[in-house]
Amino acid sequence: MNFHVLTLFPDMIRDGFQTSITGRAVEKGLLSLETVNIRDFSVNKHNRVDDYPYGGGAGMVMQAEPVCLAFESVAAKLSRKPRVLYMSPQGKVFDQRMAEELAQEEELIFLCGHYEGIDERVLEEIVTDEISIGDYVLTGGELPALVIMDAVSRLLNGVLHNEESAEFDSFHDNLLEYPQYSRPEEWRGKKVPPILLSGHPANVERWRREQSLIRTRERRPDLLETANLTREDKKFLAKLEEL
Ligand code: 9D3
Repeated sequence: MNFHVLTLFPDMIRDGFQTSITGRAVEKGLLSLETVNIRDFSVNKHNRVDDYPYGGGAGMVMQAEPVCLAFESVAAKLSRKPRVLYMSPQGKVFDQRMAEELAQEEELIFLCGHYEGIDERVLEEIVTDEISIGDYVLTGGELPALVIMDAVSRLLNGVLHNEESAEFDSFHDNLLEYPQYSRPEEWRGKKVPPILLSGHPANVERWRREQSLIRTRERRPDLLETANLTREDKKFLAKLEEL
């Protein structure tokens, strides 16, 4: 998978990506990252890439031409027309399904905005997907692009150590994860739940599933609507409702 990021803050993208697991995936040749500084395509003597909004109003708007030239500098090197993901508070809210779908692509171009946004005309020409990462206000699209690249990267073969860990993610059946414990057996007076020390794998598995169900019901009841529940799960949840 090759990521290309059009941005005014390429350092932020590189610094965020080249640390940790995604950085290791680049070294292993599983991933590549190209950042394109939109400012390098300024059509203005002072290297500006923004201007006042027509019709008035606060703030500045990123101009169409530098964004388009930055895009074309990437697209010219590619044989097929790639998806162009515009990071925007007005976009569709990102989720695990979208991560899985994007992980099928060979090339992805991210467009990160700043100021009050980007001239609509260039968006109409180049953007294929408009994506938000949630309902809160950030200063730009760089962190959202990093979030999406991270979520997509870990789905690619070989990026995670344990190939199974992505596949058996509990998010897969839309439940929250059960609590984890490690040594020591007693820490500051708090004991590990005895069932985990019992040596009965089937009992451990059932207890973990129940913990997942309890947590999801308490913290994210919305997930239960679409969760993949067995007959046993439903019986357990019904019993909880009686208490
Ligand atoms: C004046 C109205 N604001 C819209 C709510 C303007 C505005 C605020 C923040 C325009 C851009 C931004 C910067 N945010 C992003 O570029 C962004 C974002 C976000 O703020 N939240 C969640 N997902 C995303 S994706 C891109």
